[in-house]
Amino acid sequence: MKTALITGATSGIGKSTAYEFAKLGINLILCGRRQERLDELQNELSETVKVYTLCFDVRDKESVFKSIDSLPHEFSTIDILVNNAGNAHGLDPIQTGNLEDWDAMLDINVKGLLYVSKAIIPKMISQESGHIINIGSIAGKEVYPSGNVYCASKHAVDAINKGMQIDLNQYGIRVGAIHPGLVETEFSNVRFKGDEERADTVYDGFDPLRPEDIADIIAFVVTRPYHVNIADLVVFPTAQANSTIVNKSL
Ligand code: NDP
Ligand code: 8X3
Repeated sequence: MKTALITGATSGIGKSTAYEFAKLGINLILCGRRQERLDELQNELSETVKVYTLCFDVRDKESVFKSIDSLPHEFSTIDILVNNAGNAHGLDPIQTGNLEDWDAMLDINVKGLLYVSKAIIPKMISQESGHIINIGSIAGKEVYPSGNVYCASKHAVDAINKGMQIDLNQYGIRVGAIHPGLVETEFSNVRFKGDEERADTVYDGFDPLRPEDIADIIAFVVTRPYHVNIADLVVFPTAQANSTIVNKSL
């Protein structure tokens, strides 16, 4: 039976992935900063698989390493790492961008992903197996107006994904990225700092992806035979052509 560690499991794509993995009988290490949500998930999913929760902020490197080092023996072999925790903070032109937003995006989406990976990759190397799935974004493939630093953070994830593929190739560790377009989650609530009306307008007039759609793809990726590695995948809702073209007449 495999074990997966999912960051950002308290909401959206990460939470849906926890449900999909439970259906596959994959034991879960669920991470996030909201303990009560982790507890709810643990209560529910423990009926199906073994679940352990870790409450830490990916920005806090000491806490990342301490938490992962504290895993009990039965959760210490991590077969699958889903690097999902992340968000956009703000949507402002570069000239008026907020420094705290920039720090948050680079610290969480880039450095946080690196810290968690660094805490787990040596274990995967010594156990001679592992599968890492990095959640990028279409913002890691294109740059859109006022996307500047969020796009930079996701371009970094794209580069880190490729770097991991090269460096971990010799160990037989599978590495791949999934780059979604517009998925309706708490993402826009976070980006617009709780302005729900503004957040809702992002998904008005078309049928966006649901977090379950991405979780379903992640489940597909982890159930391929060992010789198959899905290395890089862009996923849009049908209404979306790129970061800026969304057909609202479908
Ligand atoms: P949500 O806001 O619904 O979920 C984000 C998750 O990240 C939450 O579980 C949150 O948990 C966790 N998280 C955020 N900051 C931190 C932190 N500092 N430390 C630990 N955990 C943190 O958004 P999504 O599900 O949409 O986002 C998941 C990933 O998908 C992100 O990387 C995002 O960039 C990417 N993505 C999203 C798209 C979309 O349109 N929604 C499209 C393309 C990519 P908690 O607050 O409990 O810590
Ligand atoms: C989230 C999708 O288009 O808001 O990464 O950047 S987008």
